[in-house]
Amino acid sequence: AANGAFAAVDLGASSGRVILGRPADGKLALEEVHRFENRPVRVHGTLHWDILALYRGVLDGLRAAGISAGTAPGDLASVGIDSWGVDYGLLDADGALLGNPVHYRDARTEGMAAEIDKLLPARELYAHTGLQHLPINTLYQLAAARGSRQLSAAHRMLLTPDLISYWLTGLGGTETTIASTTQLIDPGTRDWSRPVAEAAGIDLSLFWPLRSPGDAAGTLLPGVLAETGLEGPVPVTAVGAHDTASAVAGVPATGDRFAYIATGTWSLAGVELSSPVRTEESRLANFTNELGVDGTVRYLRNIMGLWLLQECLRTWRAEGGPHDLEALLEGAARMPGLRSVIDAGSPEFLAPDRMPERIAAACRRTDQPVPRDPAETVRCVLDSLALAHRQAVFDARRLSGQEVEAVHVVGGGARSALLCRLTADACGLPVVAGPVEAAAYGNVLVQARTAGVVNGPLEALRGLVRESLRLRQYAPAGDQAAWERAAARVREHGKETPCA
Ligand code: LFR
Repeated sequence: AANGAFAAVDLGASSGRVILGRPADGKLALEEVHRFENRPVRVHGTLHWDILALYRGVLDGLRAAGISAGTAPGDLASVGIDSWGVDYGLLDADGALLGNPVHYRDARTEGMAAEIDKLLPARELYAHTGLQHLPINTLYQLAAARGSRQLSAAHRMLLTPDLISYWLTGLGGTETTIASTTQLIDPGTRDWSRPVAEAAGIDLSLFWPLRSPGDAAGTLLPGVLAETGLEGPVPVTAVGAHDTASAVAGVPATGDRFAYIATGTWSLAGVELSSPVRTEESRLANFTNELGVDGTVRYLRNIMGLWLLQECLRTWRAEGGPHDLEALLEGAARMPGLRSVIDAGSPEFLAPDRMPERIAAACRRTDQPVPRDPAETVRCVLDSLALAHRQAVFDARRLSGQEVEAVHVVGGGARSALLCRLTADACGLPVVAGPVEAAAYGNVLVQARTAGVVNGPLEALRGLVRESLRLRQYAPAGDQAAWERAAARVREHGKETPCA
């Protein structure tokens, strides 16, 4: 069946899913066939990803995909894998995994930026890589792992989606969009930055050669076919292996005058460009130049995103407090806005645990009313996210010169009418919300184009997304001056924020 279904494996920080996409009649129908939790595990103080549980979820998902698509040869036309960025697994010379991948929220990267700065000043690092300073970046993780026996014993290094791909196919490769999250890629040449690797003492031969979205990445191994009940050959296609790259490819925009906010555990807010912006101003504004599909650059800022809410809920649940996010959001929607705002871009919120307390402390420190209950905390978080979205969209526009007429909110946050409405109000721009599964759209469309089932440039692929679902629109309302004042409050206190 030449027009078979395509499986998108999309691994997020809080859950993984396998989604089947069937392109037909200028549309793309998606079906979620499997979803599984992603629960990090702390062992002897180090926070890890449970990578084999995730791989188990992928295998279960591929089996479910086969049941839905058909298990005959060609029914499942191809598989594409995307995941969160920056993390990796190490292989020994026999191809076995060395240790369990470490979670980017683990504290091991503390102080590593200062270490790297001694080897290569931040200014130069930015001139080479265009990546914002985030403690989670692979570069800092490798600095933390430096001198460890594990790293010394490593023969290969695979970023998360490439590791899954390696287990499925037996073949290694390094997809460029995920590689661009390492802080070892030059977004101008779209190749490794040798000066950075040399200065930081990183051996680039640990990586398999780069490949681009759309490239062939092998076929499922016989053992994988046996375990998933699929009939071979089933090709694996490289997609935008960074989930945010796939999500941005799946933004249903027309033309190029748009900003996007990919919302999930993080909010990634910015614009799409054809070449990187690596000015000093851009560095100080903490903007990143990650690589997108079809030669694009994702010029964006990382904002803490729904993580703030997820962590609050985890704490409240553990204490026997409120469980129901929907109810909390309803309560928050009825409250007066902008009472207290925190800096949702600040790394002080990066680590897990005790989030309500940390939010309260931030409000207290900045002389704002401390949220008195969960609903007030939720309101504070949503106002703060909307405010951070506004700052990122405005800064992206100013620093890149890219015009912006609408803001596309995709990913999990597109479900929240309150977040979308506040974002529209804060930006003073129309918000177009959806799809929630933008990464799966982007993932499937790149595969389908490689298979020759859909055609055209990114803009045509986006047209297909637009045709495939009903998008919600939010017109901006309210008082821009109030958001400006709130922004000034956060800016004023920014200087006092710990580790900002
Ligand atoms: C979103 C995301 C972000 C990246 C963060 C950590 O899922 O991939 O783009 O900065 O996770 O990897």
